[in-house]
Amino acid sequence: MTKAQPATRFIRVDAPPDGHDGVALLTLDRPAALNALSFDLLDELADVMTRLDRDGTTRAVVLTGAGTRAFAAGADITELAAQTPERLTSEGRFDVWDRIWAVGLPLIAAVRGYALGGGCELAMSCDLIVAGEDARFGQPEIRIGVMPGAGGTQRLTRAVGTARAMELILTGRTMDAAEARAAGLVTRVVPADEVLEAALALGDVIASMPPLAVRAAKRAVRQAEELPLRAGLQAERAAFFELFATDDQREGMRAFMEKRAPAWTGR
Ligand code: CO8
Repeated sequence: MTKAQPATRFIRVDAPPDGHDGVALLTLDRPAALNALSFDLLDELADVMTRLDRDGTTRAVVLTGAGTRAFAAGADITELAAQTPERLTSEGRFDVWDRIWAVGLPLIAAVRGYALGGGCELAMSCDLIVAGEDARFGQPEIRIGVMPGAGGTQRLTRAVGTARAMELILTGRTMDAAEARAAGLVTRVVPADEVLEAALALGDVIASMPPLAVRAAKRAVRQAEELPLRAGLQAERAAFFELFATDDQREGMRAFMEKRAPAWTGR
């Protein structure tokens, strides 16, 4: 029997769409506000992602925005407008970004329209970004008197390089999908109405891989941006060695030698 899941207000949770076993589809669902990221929405998103991360059956997550105009046009400015440094510090509501970053499942952002400010930061908190030709990425916070606060100065810089990140962040200019692809932020650009299907197809491919190796590889690739080279190489080698304690390593190599498709167990 399927366990009842807590109701969500701002995140639509669709269990694997037909033909996409193991791929969960999450939708930021505030289209009237261009899916602006309120604190409650982000908390819900982190809760759902954490639940999927632990359920043992989900293999990949596709995250998209409701409607055709935006993935997310940023943090909810009406909510941010009332903040003070003391409140931001004491209420700890930015901790939610660490919870999203800690998710071990592969996360794929399917971006149509605006991915701005916190919306761009959320897409960059995913592991892969598939963009529609109508996508626009940017960190326009400077235009409303602040700066990126959920990873934009760090992740955008790592993704597109200092020169372009500096320009985008200091001017608030946005990039179209082609520029974001050329700059290395985006994995694939497809016609706007094909974004979701392309992201789900990418999810299918990843979901068909051995799950422990997928998680270990995701962790290791992220460490490339967090660790000095020598430490990253050591961490990679340790993770590689650990996979030799898994059934899936034995199965994968045996299947290769027996010239058949592997049957993963996730153990
Ligand atoms: N917050 C709240 N409401 C928003 C936001 C937003 N970020 N973006 C759009 N909306 C609302 C509009 O107010 C409008 O509502 P209404 O219909 O009730 O007036 C509706 O969405 C549609 O928007 P527009 O009418 O403005 O649509 P346009 O097509 O004219 O313009 C734009 C689209 C260019 C995307 C425009 O809406 C815009 O500039 N939005 C703000 C973009 C922005 O500055 N984003 C950065 C926000 S700050 C931030 O993200 C900081 C991140 C820090 C960490 C995150 C912590 C949670």
